[in-house]
Amino acid sequence: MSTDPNGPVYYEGFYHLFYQYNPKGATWGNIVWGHSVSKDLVNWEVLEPAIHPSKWFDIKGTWSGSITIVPGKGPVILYTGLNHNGTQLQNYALPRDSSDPYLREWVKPDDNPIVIPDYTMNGSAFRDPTTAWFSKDGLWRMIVGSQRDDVGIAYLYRSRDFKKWVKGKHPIHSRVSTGMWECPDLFPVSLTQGLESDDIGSNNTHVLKVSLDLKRYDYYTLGTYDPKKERYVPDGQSPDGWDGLRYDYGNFYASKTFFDYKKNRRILWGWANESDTIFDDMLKGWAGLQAIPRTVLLDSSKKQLLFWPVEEIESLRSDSIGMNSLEVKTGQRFEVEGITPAQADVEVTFEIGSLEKAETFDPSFKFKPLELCMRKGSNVTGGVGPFGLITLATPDLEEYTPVFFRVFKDPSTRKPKILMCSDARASSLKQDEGPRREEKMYKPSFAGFVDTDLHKGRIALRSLIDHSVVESFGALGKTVITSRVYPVKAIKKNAHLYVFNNGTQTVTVESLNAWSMKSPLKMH
Ligand code: DQQ
Repeated sequence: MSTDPNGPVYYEGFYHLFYQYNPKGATWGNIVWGHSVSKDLVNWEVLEPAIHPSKWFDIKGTWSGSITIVPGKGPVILYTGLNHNGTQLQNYALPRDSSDPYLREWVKPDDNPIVIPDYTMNGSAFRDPTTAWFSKDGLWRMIVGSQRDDVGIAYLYRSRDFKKWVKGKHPIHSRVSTGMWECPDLFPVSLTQGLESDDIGSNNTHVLKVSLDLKRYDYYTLGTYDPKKERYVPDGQSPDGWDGLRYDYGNFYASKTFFDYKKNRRILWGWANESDTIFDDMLKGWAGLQAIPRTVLLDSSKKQLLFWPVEEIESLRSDSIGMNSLEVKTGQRFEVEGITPAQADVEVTFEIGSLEKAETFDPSFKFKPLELCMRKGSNVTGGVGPFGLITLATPDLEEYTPVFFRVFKDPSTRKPKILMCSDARASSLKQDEGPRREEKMYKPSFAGFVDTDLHKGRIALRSLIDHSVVESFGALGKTVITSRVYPVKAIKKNAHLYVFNNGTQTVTVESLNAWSMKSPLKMH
């Protein structure tokens, strides 16, 4: 099994991705740092694990962490080690030979650990160090996720030599009622390009992301970082807590970004867990995948981020088809033919016309997109929408995973309120309803609102479909939803792809482009 992405970095011509990995099976346990390298983020070569439990300071686990390129030292891994009684310690590891672009071998110096929890802290909830950043005052800083009672905490540490680390006077940020903050990530963003971690503390907007353990989703705020006070302050435009903005409103957790020096962009990696039974995971022999890497920019509204699959993924596009100006009336469904629907990239732009028929938005659903999607599924007729794509479907819709929009009129703002859903409830006919939770397949509906004013009455949707995973990007990356699905009939050549509209208002497919996607090369 592989889970959290760890230490992504671009170094000497290679992208490196490490990940929490169990070499012994398809369940969580025996965690080492798996290691893969790539020149193009598409074709990957699997190397030997980089680190595994071996010393007193990590004998019970080599958990998540990051890489920082430190002048004079090269790439340095910061990771969480668990000692014999499970106390979480922060350690470092160095490449044995930093001139080897593969960074195959790593050593853990004997002066580890570099940070231990003090008596005020919870030593069993203290983990996942970030990439460190270098500030004008000549100090390195990093943050580590934690929890005290129900307060989620990001502790700040600083160091002059990258060895001796001192805790800041107060956490960089904390928040009641959020529980453990796993895998924190702090970085600056701009409208046009990625920014380096060493720009933390500049006048740019900053992002603080935390992975909330209780519900297992990644949420973020935009804000400022004051380098003198060593504090991150959210800008208050979105909730700082459970109702906050999410990187992805579906199955996507423990994510991490890095700055790509090759193309001056910030790239996001995240883990999409399996949703079928542990028994099936063991049968297929693997579990957990890394979602397609996504670039991260600040949205022009400056109220949220914008995510898009890295351009390199387009190198897998092969046969394609295109359609223009196709009217889709109430209850109509059109098949997208001529490509391989089980492994495809689809981009579609809908023109929705007037909002006259749009349903009125009930404000009690303001923070409840999921409840709304569950009630108003793809078959519940609306005014404007539901319309969108039906992925991984059988022609009779015995199995199908629809990804769609429903447009409401919001009486309080007089603007459209757009709901996006990716609904796995009818994705599989597999009978697996055993008495225990792990014997049941998880077939959730996922949902998020899309904050757009429907520029010129249009809204775009892109879905990357790859057998058991559908990653969908609404309104050019404002809202993203990843679903894991396990059809038994709508597979390989028997999978179909459709465009549909179940709203009373006709919508027009202004353009649709779809591609069969090749498989990347497997290199071992
Ligand atoms: N997974 C790691 C932890 C991290 C959690 C352990 C998040 O370091 O907090 O495998 O999925």
